[in-house]
Amino acid sequence: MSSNQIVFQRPATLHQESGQWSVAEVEALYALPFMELVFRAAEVHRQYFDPTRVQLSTLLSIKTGGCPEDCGYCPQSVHHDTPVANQPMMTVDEVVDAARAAKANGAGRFCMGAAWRGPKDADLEQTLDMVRQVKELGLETCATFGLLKDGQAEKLKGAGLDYYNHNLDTAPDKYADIIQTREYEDRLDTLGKVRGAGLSVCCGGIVGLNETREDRAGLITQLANLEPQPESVPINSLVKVEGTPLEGAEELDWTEFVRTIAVARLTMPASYVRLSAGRRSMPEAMQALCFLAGANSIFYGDKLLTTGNPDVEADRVLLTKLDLAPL
Ligand code: SAM
Ligand code: DTB
Ligand code: SF4
Repeated sequence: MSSNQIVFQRPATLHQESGQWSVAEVEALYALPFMELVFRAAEVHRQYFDPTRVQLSTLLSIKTGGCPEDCGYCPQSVHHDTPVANQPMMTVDEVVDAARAAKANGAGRFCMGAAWRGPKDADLEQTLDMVRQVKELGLETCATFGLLKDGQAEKLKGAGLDYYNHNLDTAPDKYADIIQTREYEDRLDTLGKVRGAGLSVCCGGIVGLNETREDRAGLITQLANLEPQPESVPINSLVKVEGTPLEGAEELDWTEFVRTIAVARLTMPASYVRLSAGRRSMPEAMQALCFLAGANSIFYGDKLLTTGNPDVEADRVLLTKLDLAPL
């Protein structure tokens, strides 16, 4: 039986969100003819969402640099000699001002990131005020602070946090090539704590880490088999930063990125799939194809955490050209 025939039998179960995916099934989706894959993903997108709407999240790095973790892609790790310096945590007022500006620009969600392995209890206390005040502005709140200890997710939830971002980043088998200071299980453990506290989950990964297609399928399989599936799935394209071990990673063909978006849409039909880092290097037509293939969320704002993102004005123009409206 050819891989395509396997996939053509799949639609009956495609919409069963609790169905477990195998890596082989996900690889079979990747192997569909490109146009067929995009078409099917666009079809499923329409069954679950209004395809003319895009969710907008603005990022802010509330604590930049000096991170003890050694993630091979990240400019904020102390293990890599990059242009990013260790900076103190921002004040609550600075964060709230940035959130106000994001809201004025039309963002619906404000995501606060910190270059920590995980928050110390004293640091977490300071972030709770940020969460409370950002929430009071009428924005959805998201935090990405790394690994959580028992009780920390509940504190964030109590302060008004809506989403916690914690990415699996790559396939389990590839993880040790990219990160040595923690294990896949550690990430899964925090995702369990986040769910247990009643927070919504934002969990995705990065492509372009010199991984194979099987690794990409391995990542999507892990994400799709989370129960329940993550509400938000950021798909990042590696931003190559000088001084990181992955600075010279091989360029991934753009069609493979679009395929990854489409496969995420097909396997996680009810999730917001975010076209995330790397958009500054993506032509508009490629981004349009990602939206067609089921992406319905972006990071919106001139900066990601430490690297650039398309300007707000450029994104406004793009969304207008594509007749896409913010949620
Ligand atoms: N320290 C926390 C953690 O690792 O969970 C939160 C911040 S960390 C920067 C959040 C995510 O940013 C990572 O999981 C990774 O997916 C993404 N990221 C970091 N550096 C990146 C890069 N150079 N290109 C694309 N995505 C990147
Ligand atoms: C996610 O998946 N991507 C964002 C957010 N979650 C925290 C971060 C992208 C970081 C890109 C590199 C940088 O700007 O430092
Ligand atoms: Fe630290 Fe997060 Fe960067 Fe890893 S991705 S080095 S944990 S800030």
